[in-house]
Amino acid sequence: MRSFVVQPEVDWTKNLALKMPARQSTLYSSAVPASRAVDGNRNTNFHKLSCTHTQEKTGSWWEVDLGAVYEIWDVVLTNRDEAEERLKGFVIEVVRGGNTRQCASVAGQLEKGETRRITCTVGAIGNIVKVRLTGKAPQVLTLCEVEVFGVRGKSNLIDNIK
Ligand SMILES: [Ca+2]
Repeated sequence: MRSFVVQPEVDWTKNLALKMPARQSTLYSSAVPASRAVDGNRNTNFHKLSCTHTQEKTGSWWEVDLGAVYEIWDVVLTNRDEAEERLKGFVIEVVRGGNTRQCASVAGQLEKGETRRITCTVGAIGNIVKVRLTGKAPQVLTLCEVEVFGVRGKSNLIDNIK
């Protein structure tokens, strides 16, 4: 149940992450920037230059700064069509000023080339949306696209968050 006094209108056509500044835990190559996951292209073929790729490290992560604080409602992830098992066991976190809230936790993996809409728990409020692998083994994080939907900080809920 959401505790808004007035149900806010989420603009489901506005991807808040599109073309916003992105970064990730490690760079596989300077030719493979984190911005590939916010280029507006869900193409799942790594060789089409629209998917990210970290080095193979434990706790690999990727994040985008939305430029303003939002309550995040949905995050839509698109997985690669090869090595798809890499996007397995992860959390989506929403960060504001060092305060991290969990949007969702996914234990399993996304399928080959899958685009999945993941709904956040209530109160996932912040300007940074982060995808972080939680497995203990070193792993590459690859994301072909990350789309973020939510509502700007106008609701009573957001105003009242300490
Ligand atoms: Ca992309």
